[in-house]
Amino acid sequence: MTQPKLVYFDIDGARGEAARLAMAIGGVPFEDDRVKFADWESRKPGTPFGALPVLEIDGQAVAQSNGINRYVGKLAGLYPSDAWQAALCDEAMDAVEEISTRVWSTMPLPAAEKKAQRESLAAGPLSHSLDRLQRRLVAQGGHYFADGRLTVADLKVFVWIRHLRSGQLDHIPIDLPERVAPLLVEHHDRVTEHPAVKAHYAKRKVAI
Ligand SMILES: N[C@@H](CCC(=O)N[C@@H](CS)C(=O)NCC(=O)O)C(=O)O
Repeated sequence: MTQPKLVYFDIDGARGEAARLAMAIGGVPFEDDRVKFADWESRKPGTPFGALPVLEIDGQAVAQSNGINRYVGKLAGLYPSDAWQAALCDEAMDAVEEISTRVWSTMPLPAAEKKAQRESLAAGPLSHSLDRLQRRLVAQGGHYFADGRLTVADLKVFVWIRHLRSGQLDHIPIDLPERVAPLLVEHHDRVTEHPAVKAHYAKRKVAI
């Protein structure tokens, strides 16, 4: 097998970040192909679904972030081998994908409509999703989402909570996770403290 290449935008977050983190934590050498937004139009037609992330190995490409997370999670030792634990891991990743897609779909909206939709999401579906994710974490013992240890599910949730608290999403209160799901913030801080996560962001010169 050739070294995997992860193709994603040149940002340290969003849909490609959990896979990057998983490979960094698991010591899986990979090419980190960071696409500049200016280059995207020319590269888009060459991707399986006209979107990123894409993982390339041995001249083949695969898309869809959670599928990529599962694959690299297996390479990195961060995906459960037990089928039930794997389902719990997938559940958390899909829950994040579902709500983040709703939030990100507001990006191209005109200002007033974006404000209205984001406020409505924050008060309703986003709060609900955070609350339910927190309950699922608690149901697994409160520390990790599956397998009693760090998996790609924890990385996906970590990236999402970091984004929500970053202030990059206008009209989504940055203290929403603290207010609605404080245990997800504790979980975020737990992942932040992982030595390989710290080392990754120190190398990237990105504050976490
Ligand atoms: N369901 C896909 C969604 C992929 C997606 O929408 N990616 C965004 C970036 S996070 C993208 O490529 N946007 C640029 C475009 O659609 O042209 C996944 O989970 O990977």
